[in-house]
Amino acid sequence: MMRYGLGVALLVVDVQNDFMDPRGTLAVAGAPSIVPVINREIALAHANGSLVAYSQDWHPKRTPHFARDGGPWPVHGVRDTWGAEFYPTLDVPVGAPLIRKGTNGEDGYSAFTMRDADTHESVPTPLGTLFYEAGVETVVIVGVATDYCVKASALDAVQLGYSATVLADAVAAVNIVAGDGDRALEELAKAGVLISRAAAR
Ligand code: VGL
Ligand code: ZN
Repeated sequence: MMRYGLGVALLVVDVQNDFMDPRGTLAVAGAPSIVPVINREIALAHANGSLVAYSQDWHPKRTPHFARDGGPWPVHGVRDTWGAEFYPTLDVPVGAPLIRKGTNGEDGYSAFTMRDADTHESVPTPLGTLFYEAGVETVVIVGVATDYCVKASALDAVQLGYSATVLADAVAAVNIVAGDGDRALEELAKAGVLISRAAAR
């Protein structure tokens, strides 16, 4: 069974040093081990004509997303810093479409939309236009974090009318409360997201 092809895109969510590297400010336990699995999906997607898009948390230095400015999170994913760079072993071809989110101090959980922390106004990222122009109807989602950006992106995908699949062995969760990642996958399944597994090796 080949899941990729024309009309199917692979979305690689936030595989950045601050989430992936143990020295990162929001390091996700077990995240490095999903990178080879993600790289294999990227290769399969390319080999079968699928678009592969990458999202990056790309926060300004000060944003209501960070605890020091009233938000929930330690400083992470600050644009043009080591923490915001892609994890070095992730395969990112030159010219690959990058979706940078949270860029103006919005909550950038979803790769499709950014929500202003004060006004709650939601603005689209360029991802919807990119997918529209490429004829994408189905989105396969991998990356971090299962309980935040993967979840928000997958919920937006179904809401926007895409078929969406999350590969459960190619995601990793923050798990502020134990089980958050598993609960996120259950919530996604209820919302109509297909929960599947990466290709066998
Ligand atoms: C994320 C928390 C804060 C994520 C981003 O990539 O899932 N989580 N910002
Ligand atoms: Zn963030």
